[in-house]
Amino acid sequence: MGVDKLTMISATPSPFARMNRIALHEKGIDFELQNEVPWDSTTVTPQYNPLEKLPILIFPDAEKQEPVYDSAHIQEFIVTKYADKAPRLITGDLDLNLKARQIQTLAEGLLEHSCSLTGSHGGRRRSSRSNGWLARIERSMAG
Ligand SMILES: N[C@@H](CCC(=O)N[C@@H](CS)C(=O)NCC(=O)O)C(=O)O
Repeated sequence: MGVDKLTMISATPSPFARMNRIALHEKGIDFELQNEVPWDSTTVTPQYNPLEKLPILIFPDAEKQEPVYDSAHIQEFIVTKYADKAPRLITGDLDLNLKARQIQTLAEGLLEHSCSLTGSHGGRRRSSRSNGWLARIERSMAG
């Protein structure tokens, strides 16, 4: 783990972490990427996030500053905490910002649904899915 820079616990294909990685790059914030498989027995993920999911942002002074988790909250953290670093990554208008957050929430929900469908975030395996569950996800994604 980086001694003097941020660490992002991620998985190579994680669509959730991508938004946060792009934000850090855009703002020129140096960070170390630590790839993990969150359902492997050796993962450190539970040490930092009680939900046992990634991405997780860890600080160099980890004893003083608690890790930040959930991609939406990490994004909020980057945008707010590093507001003085260009680019702003958010508009200056309250209503537009709220609209952008709504679109972000929808996009994240769609990601969650597609991960559940493929079982790619440790979600339900094909055998344990009911038709009702599948129909609900499909309806929601089509809507
Ligand atoms: N709401 C979370 C979802 C993150 C998520 O599902 N990440 C996957 C990896 S891409 C994960 O850690 N899955 C582990 C699990 O579901 O047990 C976020 O946006 O950060």
